[in-house]
Amino acid sequence: MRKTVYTLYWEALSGAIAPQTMLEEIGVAYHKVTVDMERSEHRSPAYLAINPTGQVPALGLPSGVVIGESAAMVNVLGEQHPESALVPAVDDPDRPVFLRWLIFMAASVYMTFVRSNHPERFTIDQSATEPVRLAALRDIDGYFGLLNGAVSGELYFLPRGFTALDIYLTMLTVWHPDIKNLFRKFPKIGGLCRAVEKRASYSRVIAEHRPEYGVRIPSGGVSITAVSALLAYPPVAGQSAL
Ligand SMILES: N[C@@H](CCC(=O)N[C@@H](CS)C(=O)NCC(=O)O)C(=O)O
Repeated sequence: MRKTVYTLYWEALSGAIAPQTMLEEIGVAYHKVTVDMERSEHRSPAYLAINPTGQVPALGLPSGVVIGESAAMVNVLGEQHPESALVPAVDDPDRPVFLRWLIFMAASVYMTFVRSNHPERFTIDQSATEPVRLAALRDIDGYFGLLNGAVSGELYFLPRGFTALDIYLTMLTVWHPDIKNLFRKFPKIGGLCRAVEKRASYSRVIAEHRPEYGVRIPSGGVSITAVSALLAYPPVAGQSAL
């Protein structure tokens, strides 16, 4: 078994999809800790000590430092494993464009999915959350339009080939409420996602996030601990993965 060096704080269908796919692409071993948001584990003092934002994912690095923010995780993993060629190096001419779109995906698109799932957080009028949700869905499609325009059209996001941008963008599409229509409207994104879905790394990860796909993750290198087994806190019903 590969030596475990990273710890991924994880929940199915969360933003852990991108850093987990990076870990699988790189081929480094990692330990998974499940954070059950349905049971409010992300609000427990123990998890807040790990990630003070109370958000999933978080990534424990070999140095012992734990970071939040999926885009930071993706970037750090690529930088720590340059042989993977998933993140352009500091002196690479593609780096500015890479960072620009990675940060856009995380800061604008991901956070607008959060707005669509938690519209009550984005208004003080709790009787009118539906317009907030619908506006978020409208904005998401606008953002995907911008991304579709930016995709190189040569299969992957950047003309150089497969990078972490393709992984992150594919994760975002998983959360879209009408993925078929999304791919119809934005065919360059559809083509890119189909290429990513063919990769062994992503198929392993998505099968774990969506067990209904019926594919099992091989056990090599991955170990799973349930945070609930380690911590005690009151469950709160109705939390969604985003
Ligand atoms: N900016 C953060 C966002 C993470 C985030 O919002 N994660 C969701 C799950 S996909 C979460 O923890 N939601 C729980 C909450 O906001 O209470 C990132 O990119 O990692």
